[in-house]
Amino acid sequence: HGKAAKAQAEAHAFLRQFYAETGRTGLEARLRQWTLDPTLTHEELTFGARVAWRGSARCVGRLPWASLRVRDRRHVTAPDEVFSELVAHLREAWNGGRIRPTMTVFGPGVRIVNDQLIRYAGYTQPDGSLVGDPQNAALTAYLRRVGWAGGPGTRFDVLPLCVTVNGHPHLFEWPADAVQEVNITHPDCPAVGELGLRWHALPVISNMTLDVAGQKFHAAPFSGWYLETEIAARNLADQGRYDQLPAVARALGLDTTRRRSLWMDRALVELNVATLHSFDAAGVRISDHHGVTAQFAEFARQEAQAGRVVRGEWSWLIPPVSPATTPVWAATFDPQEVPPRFRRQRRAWL
Ligand code: NRG
Repeated sequence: HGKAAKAQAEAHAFLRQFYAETGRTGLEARLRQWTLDPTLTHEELTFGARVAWRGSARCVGRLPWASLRVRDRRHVTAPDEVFSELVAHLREAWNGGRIRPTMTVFGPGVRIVNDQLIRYAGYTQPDGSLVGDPQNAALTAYLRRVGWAGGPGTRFDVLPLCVTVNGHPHLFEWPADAVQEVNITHPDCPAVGELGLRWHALPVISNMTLDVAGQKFHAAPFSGWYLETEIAARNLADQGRYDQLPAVARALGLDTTRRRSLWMDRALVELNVATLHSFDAAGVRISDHHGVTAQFAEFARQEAQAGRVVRGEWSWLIPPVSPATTPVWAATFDPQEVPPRFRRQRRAWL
């Protein structure tokens, strides 16, 4: 019963926090009722998810934490219904480009195999080379094993989604209009646009468990909007990902034979410029690293004012482009996360 006592203590701590922060009365009655029926209300679940975001040590985009929309679908556990709710999640979060932070919480037994709802295939070729996103090679191979015939074979084939219910896999292809993408062009160098780079508009994290009141929601995908460096300084730039800096440098006409021309750094900055330009031109919400770090400084100020400890992992909060020009550079934070919180899951497959 050590486990039950721990669960009870966590539930009570959460309910106390909810009643205290929201200024509600009736805590004692709620605690008694919880003993009979330990089910979170919509309001409690929503609050828990928002506070989990607020305390996510690795997220620099937390200022709008209180605006998270929570789609409470705890009654949904059938694979087809899970998928249609995920399609609805994509549409509601997309909101015509004015992206809204959104989470959908599913019932017990549901797991989403893909680590994000939208991912590009990484196809390992017979000669060992790779087409697409190398990060998703193992996921792509798994989806093939459970029955996916494979896509057209471009560098940007959107993978199908695999949902497991009580361990049984179910595959789904996204309807074309559910997945929004942006072609990357440069404001004054057309050759960058001719590289054919693109990225999807929504990052939807689907491999984290939401832990509220001692209860674990293993299928609780959430999405905000992108920060340009995620796409331009990592996904498209990392040597272990799309590795596009040499191609971008050539498109810009830089001297790639001399390290000290700083062609890599210049290509990196221009790819970030191109990504911001492209999302802006397409009317798709995206943050830039100067704006988001200024907002993070405001978030930290608000949290301190509310008497709360600001949780943060410095190495995740600084942007990978010009970090020392941002206010996060000189700041320090407590990296320890506390419940309610998100936790990274082990892979749902293998
Ligand atoms: N770097 C990852 C996404 C991680 C989460 N980023 C967000 N989350 N912006 C990538 O796909 O590049 N969010 O919920 O908005």
